[in-house]
Amino acid sequence: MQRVAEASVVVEVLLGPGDERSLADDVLDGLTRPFKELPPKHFYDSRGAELFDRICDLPEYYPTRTERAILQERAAEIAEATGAGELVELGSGTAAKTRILLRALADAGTLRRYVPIDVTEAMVCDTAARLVEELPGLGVHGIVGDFERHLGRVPPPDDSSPRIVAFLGGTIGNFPPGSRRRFLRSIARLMRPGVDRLLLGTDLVKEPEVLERAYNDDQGVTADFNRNVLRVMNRELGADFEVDAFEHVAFFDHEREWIEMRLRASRRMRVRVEAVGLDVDFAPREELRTEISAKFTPERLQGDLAAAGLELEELLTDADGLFALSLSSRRS
Ligand code: AVJ
Repeated sequence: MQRVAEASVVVEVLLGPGDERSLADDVLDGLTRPFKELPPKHFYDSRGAELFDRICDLPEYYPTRTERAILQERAAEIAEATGAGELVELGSGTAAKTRILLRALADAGTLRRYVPIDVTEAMVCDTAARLVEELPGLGVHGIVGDFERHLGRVPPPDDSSPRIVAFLGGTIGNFPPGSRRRFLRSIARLMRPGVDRLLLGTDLVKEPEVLERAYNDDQGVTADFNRNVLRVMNRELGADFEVDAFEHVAFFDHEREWIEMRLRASRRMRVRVEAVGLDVDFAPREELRTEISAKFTPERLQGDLAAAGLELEELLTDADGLFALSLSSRRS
């Protein structure tokens, strides 16, 4: 009865050739500013995704393993508290952590459908295929898309059972404060007041040394990940960045409570970006900001959620207070 298994998977592809436009636009915009900047989403080509996986296994990088441990400990409780029939996940990747939650929802007998959204088609398809085998009766509606642009394409709930919208890993920290609240508001639109829940992963404010070590690992994997955006521009836009001529910089900004990653030009350089007809000049030691990763206090989290019409209901943290998973609902 293979056909039954196949019928339970639908994958919608919303990205196509020409979506490198967004990189071209971001380069034109970000590399002509007085303080150069690029959004972090362009790190993640296949090499970048692999480097990020290696980051997650580094001894210095605690967020991934801590979030997984919290999920392992509290998944049954989350399943119980939400009674969710559906899990929508933004940036699902390999769903390694989500699987823990899916299992708990399946064990509780409520799970029907998983809706993963990710930019990598192979990731969505492989994950869908594996999960329907692992969890009999599960339907998967995958979306190959960019969660910043395609949230409006998430299918509506297909019955009255509660939905969990999961945004894990602390990626919400990549948004600057204003867009963060706007993005949370667009997530809230996927939720029915009083019924559905947001499950959000956030890294917490802690001693700067611990934070800075997580982004300056001894093996230099994070440095390589950071420089990967230069390789992406070289390949996708015919740029001629000399990758090794840029130094990895990562520090905690106390005032803004975020980690900032930058690439520092080791000397004066002129870089050609052929596809957009741009020449970019770097002064010696000039820096290009490649990522911010906001760290949260419970107050900051609650404030951001409230600004988006969401109410914090539960804050689940590890014993060392390194990372938090929160459950919130939409205010009516
Ligand atoms: C995937 C965005 C959560 O900000 O910690 C890891 C990415 N950057 N090391 C983070 C990242 C450098 C990561 N997020």
